[in-house]
Amino acid sequence: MRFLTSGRSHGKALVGIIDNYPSGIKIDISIINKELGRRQKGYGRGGRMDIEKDKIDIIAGVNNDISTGSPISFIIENKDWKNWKYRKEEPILNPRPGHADFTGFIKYRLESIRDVIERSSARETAARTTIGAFAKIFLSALGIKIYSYVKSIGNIGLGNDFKINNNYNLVENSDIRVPDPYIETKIIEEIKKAKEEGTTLGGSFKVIAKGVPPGIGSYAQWDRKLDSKIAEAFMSIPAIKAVEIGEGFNSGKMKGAEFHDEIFYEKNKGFYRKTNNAGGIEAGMSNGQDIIIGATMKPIPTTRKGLKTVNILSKEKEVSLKERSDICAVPSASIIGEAVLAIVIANFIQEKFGNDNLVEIQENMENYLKYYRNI
Ligand code: EPS
Repeated sequence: MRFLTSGRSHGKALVGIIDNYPSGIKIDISIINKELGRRQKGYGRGGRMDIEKDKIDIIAGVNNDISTGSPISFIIENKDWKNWKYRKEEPILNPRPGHADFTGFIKYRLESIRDVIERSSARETAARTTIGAFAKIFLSALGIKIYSYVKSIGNIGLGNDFKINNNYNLVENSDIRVPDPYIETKIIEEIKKAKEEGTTLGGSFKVIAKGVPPGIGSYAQWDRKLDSKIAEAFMSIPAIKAVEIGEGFNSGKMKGAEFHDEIFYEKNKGFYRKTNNAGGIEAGMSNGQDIIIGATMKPIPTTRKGLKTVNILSKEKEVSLKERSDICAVPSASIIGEAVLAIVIANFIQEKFGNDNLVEIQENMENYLKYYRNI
């Protein structure tokens, strides 16, 4: 499945098109809207979240709640549009360090940074979360589920030896998606302090895919590796500055015998590993273990205090643009991470088991798993 999105943060709506989505999948709109609601949540989110109640309006590709195999198109209305459609403003020329402002203005030879802000805004991720929701519905029909949790915000976080142990209910019950009430309280204090100081916070999160069969992706060609496409997808989320697979950055400090996940076999369990440092991916392929991705998000560039910048035309020293924004959007980024991981895995599932129809894909995958179980 391939997709495109379009839309301005304060324009009429966000638009998405999904091509090559399998037919025969029951599309429950409430599931998609629930994902959109999860993206909007999070202590530290800005005032925009009080205006929007993101909902999808499907234009084509789904008939009687079932996907048809034709391109799916949808819109997400921007409720804030009514406050912007008649708005007139002077050209904005004081770029925010860290956002698209400065370079976007130059690249597209614009009159005002406004046209950069409107598309580079993290608002676009509402469309990507919608596409990820379609991918999750498809994967769920194959027994594949995606989870996430926030690992740290600012300098406070879960220990490196933290294990989620499937306690995802703790994540969903947390205002900042941190599965530890004590750490959650400390982080919320940190976000309050950042708000008082007029600054912003980044952080890190984990995304986990469970139930992925071994052998999606390939070692045979550079651009068919599962982990390289996952890294690309995570880096496409606004403000993400680092992605790791499994033990990622820690792996450089570990010895071979410590890092690699040794292989075992028991008749009633089949092949298994006692560790998962590889994060479920070896040599560009899923190995049947949980796929575990870590990502780090930089602090949001729009700060209330503003940052040192220069007026692009007058060259005068100025303070950067101060617009309504979030203090911290790491919890939201973890939801977007779930969406982009689902899209990548859905693509590799289609590559291996077929593109066209859910039943056909289910049959092909079951046939493959039967072979794997009876090697
Ligand atoms: C966001 C919508 C935006 C921002 C924020 C996230 O809405 P507005 O600009 O009207 O406040 O709040 O965008 C950013 C943090 C950013 O840096 O672009 C959203 O819907 O997620």
